[in-house]
Amino acid sequence: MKAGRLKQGLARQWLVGIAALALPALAWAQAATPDVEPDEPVRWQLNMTPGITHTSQMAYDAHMFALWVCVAIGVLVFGAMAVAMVKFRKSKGAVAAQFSHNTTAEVIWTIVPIIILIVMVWPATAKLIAQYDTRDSTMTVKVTGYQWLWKYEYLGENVALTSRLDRASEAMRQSGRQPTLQELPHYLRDVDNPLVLPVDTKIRFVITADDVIHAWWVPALGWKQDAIPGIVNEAWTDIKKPGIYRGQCAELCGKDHGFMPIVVKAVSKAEFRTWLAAEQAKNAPPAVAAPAPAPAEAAPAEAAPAEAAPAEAAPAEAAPAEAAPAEAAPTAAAAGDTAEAAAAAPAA
Ligand SMILES: [Cu+2]
Repeated sequence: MKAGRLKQGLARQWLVGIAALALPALAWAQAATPDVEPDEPVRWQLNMTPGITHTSQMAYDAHMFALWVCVAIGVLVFGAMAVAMVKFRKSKGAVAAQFSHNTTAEVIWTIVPIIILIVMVWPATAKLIAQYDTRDSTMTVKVTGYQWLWKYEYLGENVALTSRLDRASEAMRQSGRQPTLQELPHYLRDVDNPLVLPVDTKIRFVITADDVIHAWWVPALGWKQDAIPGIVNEAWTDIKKPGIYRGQCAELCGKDHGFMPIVVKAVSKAEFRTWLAAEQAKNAPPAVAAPAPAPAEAAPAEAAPAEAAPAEAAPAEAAPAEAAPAEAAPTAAAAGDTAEAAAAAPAA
């Protein structure tokens, strides 16, 4: 009787154990919930996602390779331990060996790990080098971090935009209320102007900052890069799948560090060209504007008048004006337009 009850209890324990093991699998199955962006991390996720770029795929591959090496080592080591414990146990009359050194064993367990490390390092190094190779890129985006917004310039295209926390999130955080997922599904993760990028294009980024150190980070792209004042860092990406990819500043950059999200909107090449043309048209100079005599005074007004000049000359003239939007930025929160703020700034 007693043994039967014990068996029952044991069976129940096993069932509970198996159910617990199945939980992550269930969580995995429900990964594609509708309110989750594609290729975003999900609750109870067990593994990395391969991401949507070359870089993220390389990181995923390196990770999976290392994982399987670890699995093989784990099976071998723990298997050998299990065999030793069961087969050579004391109750079976096993007697421990008394030797303390074995040169052959020591040579083997030094050389084998070295070989394993070389096998892992070789592809990992090749991937790392590829991650920093920005050659053959077809377009360049300059990313500048400010307290607390991002500025994106499509170099040579005469298009620039600032990207800051969306108004809904801003209003919610100022209100002190508790946001709900239904009300604001992307609370603190949405911006007014996303960075629009084409898919299947090698895009080079030059990344810097204007005030303190920031870091530009979109997990789905597979990398993050520091944005440091006075230093230009490089990175590149090639997005394989259209979609919305969210990230944030990854460097403690001041009191509003948590409120400078990043949104990348990846679109088809044709869609991107249409968008770019529309942005260029927006920036086109009004027909009458020809501020020829006093360019030095007119320069601080940032992007707008620069269009009057040829595109090649623009960056040089625009460069000194960089400081203006930064100073004007906090006051521009209400206006929501850096160009307007910059136009007001020169008086100060
Ligand atoms: Cu920051």
